[in-house]
Amino acid sequence: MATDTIVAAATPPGTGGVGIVRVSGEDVERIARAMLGSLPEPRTATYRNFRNAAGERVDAGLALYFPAPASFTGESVLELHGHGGPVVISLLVDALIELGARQAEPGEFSKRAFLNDKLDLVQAEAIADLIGSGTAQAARAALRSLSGTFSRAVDGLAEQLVRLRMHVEAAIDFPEEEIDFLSDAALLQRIEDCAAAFETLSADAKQGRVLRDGYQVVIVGRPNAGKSSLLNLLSGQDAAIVTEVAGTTRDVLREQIDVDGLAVELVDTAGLRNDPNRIEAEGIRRAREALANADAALWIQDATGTERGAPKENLPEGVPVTVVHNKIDLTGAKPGLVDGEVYLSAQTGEGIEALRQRIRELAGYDNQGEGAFTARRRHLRALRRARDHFDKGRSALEETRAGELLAEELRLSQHALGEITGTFTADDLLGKIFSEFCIGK
Ligand SMILES: Nc1nc2c(ncn2[C@@H]2O[C@H](COP(=O)(O)OP(=O)(O)OP(=O)(O)O)[C@@H](O)[C@H]2O)c(=O)[nH]1
Ligand SMILES: [Mg+2]
Repeated sequence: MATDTIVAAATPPGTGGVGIVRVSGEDVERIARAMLGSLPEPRTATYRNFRNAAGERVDAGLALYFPAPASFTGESVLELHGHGGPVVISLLVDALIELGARQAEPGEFSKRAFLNDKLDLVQAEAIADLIGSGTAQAARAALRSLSGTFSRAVDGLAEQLVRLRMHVEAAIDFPEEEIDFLSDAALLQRIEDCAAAFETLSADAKQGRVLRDGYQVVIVGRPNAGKSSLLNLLSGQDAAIVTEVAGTTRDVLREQIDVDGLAVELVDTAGLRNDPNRIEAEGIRRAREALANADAALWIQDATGTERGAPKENLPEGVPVTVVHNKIDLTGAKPGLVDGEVYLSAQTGEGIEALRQRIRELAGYDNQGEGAFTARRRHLRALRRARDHFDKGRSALEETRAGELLAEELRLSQHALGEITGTFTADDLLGKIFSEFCIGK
């Protein structure tokens, strides 16, 4: 593939001990000779002067030359390790542009690595996720995605689908024999195995998405139920104002907490009531908006039953709601988790571990998950589509007792899986994915 030569700073803007500039493309050899006087030994750190087109010294430092195809991008790559100041680095980039390179677009190095089969799409995305990870667990999981754990699971399932489809197609190809697919035990077993593999992969990917993006939990309830007290308790700081006046909170308040490695964003909201004043009404509107985007909601209820307001039934559909009975220090109820409902006191802290456990459950988060990898919404959507095709094919088989429809749905399912790793991916999707990377990646 003929490509032009791109250049970008690989280290972040600002000052540091070392600043790295990376060049990749067909012209790297010529540019390296011009800037360094001669081509350095491959993969050997060599101290050189870095000169611009006019022969003036711009900086001096280590040059590293990786001839194609043994490089990150699969093209010839030159890395220049100079001094880490924004002006020096931009002079160096300018000099390389003068010599024939062009400024790289965001994610362009990774995109070339993908196009040259150095990485699949999941791995390329994992680089961005590793760089952006917010907890140590997320970083470890991203590294696993980068090493191919997620890709291998996807490829493994795709292969199972192919074998199942071959089995079906081989049977279809002998029409003289009247075959009843539903009495083919080996075929039914393959279908079961695929269904189980979908189940496992979906659960792992869902956890991977939560590891990457965090989990958003909105606290709702009537005024004075103790929502803000709970936010303060969980976040370990006096973030929200707490008073005995009903209607204290009007704005939406967000706090990041770490639940055993799971990054949770807690959202405190205005108490829901039916006859609010104008400020509260706006607060309630914002509370509902926050709910609509949340992964889960906690409905805080005053266990003493004294708070007045809107009923829980008014909550929007689609967000799982956990009832939390607060103020058990006043009622004497036992702290803990009973039938999916939590009993606690936001004042004394009793029962808080039960709530943390409930949040982990809701998120499908398992801290023991040694094989955990990161995943994105995009992956979950593709997996969902693959699963839908598979299910559709399976019911078609049950209804028609013939294999044609199943074979076609299996093909579509496999195609959807291929979008995850990039085996089948439209150019505009690629453009979108890589444009979200930072420049120099
Ligand atoms: N005894 C007891 N009092 C509590 C508990 N949790 C909250 N309170 C009290 O209940 C009152 C209301 O608490 P907040 O945390 O402000 O309640 P809220 O749900 O945020 O109220 P609004 O923002 O007005 O909707 C305060 O006086 C708290 O001290 C608890 O577990 N036990
Ligand atoms: Mg409040």
